[in-house]
Amino acid sequence: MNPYIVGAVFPLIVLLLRHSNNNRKRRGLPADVAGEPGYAVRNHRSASLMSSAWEGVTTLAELFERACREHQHRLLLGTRVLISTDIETSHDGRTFEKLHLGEYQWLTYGKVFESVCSFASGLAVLGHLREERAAIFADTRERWFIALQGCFRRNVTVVTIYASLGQEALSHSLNETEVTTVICGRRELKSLVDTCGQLDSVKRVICMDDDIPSDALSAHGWVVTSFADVERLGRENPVDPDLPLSADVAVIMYTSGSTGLPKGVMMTHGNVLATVSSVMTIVPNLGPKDVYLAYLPMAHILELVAENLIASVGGCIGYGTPLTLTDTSNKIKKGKQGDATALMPTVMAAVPAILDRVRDGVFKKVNAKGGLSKKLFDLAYARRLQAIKGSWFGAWGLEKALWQFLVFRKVQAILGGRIRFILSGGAPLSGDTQRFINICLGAPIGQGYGLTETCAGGTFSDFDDTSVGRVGPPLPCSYIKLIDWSEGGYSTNDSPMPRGEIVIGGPNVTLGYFKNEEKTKESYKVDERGTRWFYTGDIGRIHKDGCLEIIDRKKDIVKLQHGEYVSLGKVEAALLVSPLVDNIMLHADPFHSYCVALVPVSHPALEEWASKQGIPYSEFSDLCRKEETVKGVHASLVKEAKKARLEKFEIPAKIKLLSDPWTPDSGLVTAALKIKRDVIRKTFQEELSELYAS
Ligand SMILES: *[C@@H]1O[C@H](CO)[C@@H](O)[C@H](O)[C@H]1NC(C)=O
Ligand SMILES: *[C@@H]1O[C@H](CO)[C@@H](O)[C@H](O)[C@H]1NC(C)=O
Ligand SMILES: CC(=O)N[C@H]1CO[C@H](CO)[C@@H](O)[C@@H]1O
Repeated sequence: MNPYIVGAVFPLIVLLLRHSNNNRKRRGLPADVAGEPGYAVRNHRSASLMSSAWEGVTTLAELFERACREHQHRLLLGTRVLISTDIETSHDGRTFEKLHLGEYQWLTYGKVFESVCSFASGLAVLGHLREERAAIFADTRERWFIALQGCFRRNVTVVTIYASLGQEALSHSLNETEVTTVICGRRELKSLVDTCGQLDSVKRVICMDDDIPSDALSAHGWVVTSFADVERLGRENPVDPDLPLSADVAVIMYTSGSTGLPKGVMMTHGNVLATVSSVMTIVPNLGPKDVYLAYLPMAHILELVAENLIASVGGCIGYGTPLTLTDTSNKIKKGKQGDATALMPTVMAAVPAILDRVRDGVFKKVNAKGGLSKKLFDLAYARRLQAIKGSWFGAWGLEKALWQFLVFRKVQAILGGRIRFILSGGAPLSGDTQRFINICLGAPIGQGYGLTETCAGGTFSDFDDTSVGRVGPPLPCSYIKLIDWSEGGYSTNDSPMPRGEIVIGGPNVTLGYFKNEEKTKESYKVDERGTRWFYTGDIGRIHKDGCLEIIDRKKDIVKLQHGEYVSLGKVEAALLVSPLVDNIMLHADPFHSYCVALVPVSHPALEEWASKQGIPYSEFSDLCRKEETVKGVHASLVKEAKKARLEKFEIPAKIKLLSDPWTPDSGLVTAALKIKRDVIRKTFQEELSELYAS
């Protein structure tokens, strides 16, 4: 055949195939379920719900032991050695710690298994009874994983607590679960000592760092032992394991809810195993070649599932922290390697807020460079965008390779250059950021939707699905059902697709809230066939191909004085696009006819804006108070609102600019960087009433 014809026809065929593929591929299929009537779907891969991907494996303890036998000599856990710490002082007198970190040092599966068995025995030798609960309260690190697996081998339920939760939440969760052993780092031990007046049940503390602060040693009659000593005790006095069953509670996870005290979600071994199994069937070719960069809090279900997953397939896990991820991260000494460049991971997990930051960082760099290199980047980006959206040129592999070589290679080097898959969860990811990651990192994103209460089970997008804004079909372990919510105007009979409150069912759905029958009854139901369902309070719609899209949250829809409904989350997402803002909280109430907003501004962007406008100011906070600044930021928000076609009543009529960002440390956002409305409302009560008064 004439080569020219081949050249012209081949891409056309690919295009047609791809189109028919995308249009016809049913990723979720209608499911026959019991319980409250609604529209239900399941994963296309299997008609019955999956509970384990490994024959004969029913608990996380069995799964880990199996992997250690199979991959004995492969590397499992890696941690970087600390070479030096410098303290730098900035011109305004604040001090920063800068780290020089070395190469990763690795433990094999075999060695980790020995440590886990020793730790399990040591725990028993210390006197921890198996029906007592232990808490792990620390940042993500090697010993976190070892302690977790050690507890599993003794059928000890592990209570997890975010390291950034406040004192009140800490004492509440330790007290409620009557924890007797706390496993923590040196820094967390200090906050424990500060809270200790209220901790009646704690008898012993295991400190992951060897240099135990001396004031902790004598405090409050606790027995404080170093992690290394516990392992040594266990090595010298081995104790038989006491393995759990599938229905035994593996973890009680305290979630930093956006209201009130945290609630402990009880998850069984079977629950977590179902999610781990399901995610494994969806991420393509996960195996011993994979290297995972671990830096999200282990107390987040996404990270807990991810680490157990990687350790089940023979992959390796290298530990890092959010502040040392890249070469330019805050805590990395200039000129030294960040975690990603030292590890060169193939798989990472991320929450959307982190991916948004990566995107903004790259665009900022490109814009700062300007000139030809910006033109080249923009062109490359536009071409790849076109290609991914399925246009004709998408089939030209050569062009892709060219842009890859000229432009995207440098972006990919930021994360080590080998990323092939990113798991995203915790909140919906914006379409823009998803495209950015697809294009610049050349990697698919598996976007998951799930909650702690469903053990992160729910939905997960297929790696070959190039659409944006959706969270995929149900995981093989979950049913997704929409039920009518008439008050909010959502119905499963809506066209073009059914809409309603999302309810998740299956073996992944957890037992409920610890010692909180009332809240459990409110959100969990068991149907006549014995399937457990969790009522998420999220509003979604299901596309023709069986994929879910999250469109709203029940709690975040407020009725204004004249009866219009405002969806706070939807409006915030639209306004956040403004480059001048760092975050935003929209406030609406039934006593007023308009909304207002609190807006922590983007420090560098606003300074740049002010200098362009020629607005003089002494302090940054002073700039934020100026009327012309407020007007400027408001105008920018209105512009974004119009682009997103928001209604007039949805646009905040008045705003208050805040000069300080909202961070997890301040308690105003969760560790996953979701805003905590109630806390923010309380903290800024005065500002809010001023907005309505003026
Ligand atoms: C594991 O521990 C729980 C709680 O103490 C207990 O109810 C259960 O029977 C134990 N499982 C086994 C297999 O012993
Ligand atoms: C701890 O729990 C007990 C009951 O288990 C309760 O009576 C007590 O008030 C709690 N203390 C704190 C500080 O929460
Ligand atoms: C693995 C697991 O926990 N399976 C449970 C799923 O839910 C049903 C019904 O509630 C239980 O019977 C299973 O044991």
